[in-house]
Amino acid sequence: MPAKSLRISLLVILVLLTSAYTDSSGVAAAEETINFAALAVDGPYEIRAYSSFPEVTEFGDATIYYPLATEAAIGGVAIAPGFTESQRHINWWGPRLASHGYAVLVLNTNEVRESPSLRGDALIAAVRLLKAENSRSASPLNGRIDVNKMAIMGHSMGGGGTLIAANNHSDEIQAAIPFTPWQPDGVFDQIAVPTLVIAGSNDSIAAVDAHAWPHYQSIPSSTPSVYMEIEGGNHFLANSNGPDLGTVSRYGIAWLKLYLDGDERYREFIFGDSQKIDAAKFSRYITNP
Ligand code: 9J3
Repeated sequence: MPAKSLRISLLVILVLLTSAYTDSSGVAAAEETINFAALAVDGPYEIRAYSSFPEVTEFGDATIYYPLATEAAIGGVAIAPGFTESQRHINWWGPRLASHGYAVLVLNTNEVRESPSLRGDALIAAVRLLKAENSRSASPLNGRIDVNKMAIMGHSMGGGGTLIAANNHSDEIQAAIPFTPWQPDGVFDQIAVPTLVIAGSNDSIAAVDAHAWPHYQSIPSSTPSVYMEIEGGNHFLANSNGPDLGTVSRYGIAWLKLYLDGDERYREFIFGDSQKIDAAKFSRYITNP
């Protein structure tokens, strides 16, 4: 083949390859590497955020983080802060999860001292808002959300709210991740969605023996669940500026990949041998099944 035709052929192939990974926004969609360590840092997707959407009565200001371009519709995650906290205390999760392919709503509660129960109401309202963004024509997420892939998360009283909302609304969500949850006498025996409880053995505000551990034990055995207790971890281990967010991130994202997206390649990171590399970090790592 003459050099010129070869160059043209290569150019055509290059254009075809590039177009295969470009969506309607004209931005190349990235690809996730299936690798546990890759979940400790930001993922392949370029992200954006916005905070202007129809208001709801159940929470105050909020920010939605999302990946700019993805090949398929994406899951949604709503996240609530704890007592006296606001978005900034937990918003590291927003860009992190969005960069791995999720639409993430981080909210301010109406009142910083409101109960876990009201935080649960806020989370369910946020899930409904994310689903509605899929059909709001002016939304950057119009047509981009898979409304059957929704998760809720929260810190402390927001973690209590996560458990309460999962207990009462398992029909509206697919996964729950409370971190260092706080709810005295919390019994969550109606939770039917896979739940990852993230706890710290040195939590002096929501001591695990009175909070995260009995919460976990109350979840029905028919529901997939994991209790992950970080040795020496305190009440703020999964908040912005936590000491080992890479570890928290790996398990949180693997949970979403497995139970929101149904991507079985991530099961190994939660339930298989890969998980054993972290044995020294955990005072307890209990799985069901
Ligand atoms: O959300 C939380 O950090 C709960 C902290 C707490 O002990 O509240 C007591 C009223």
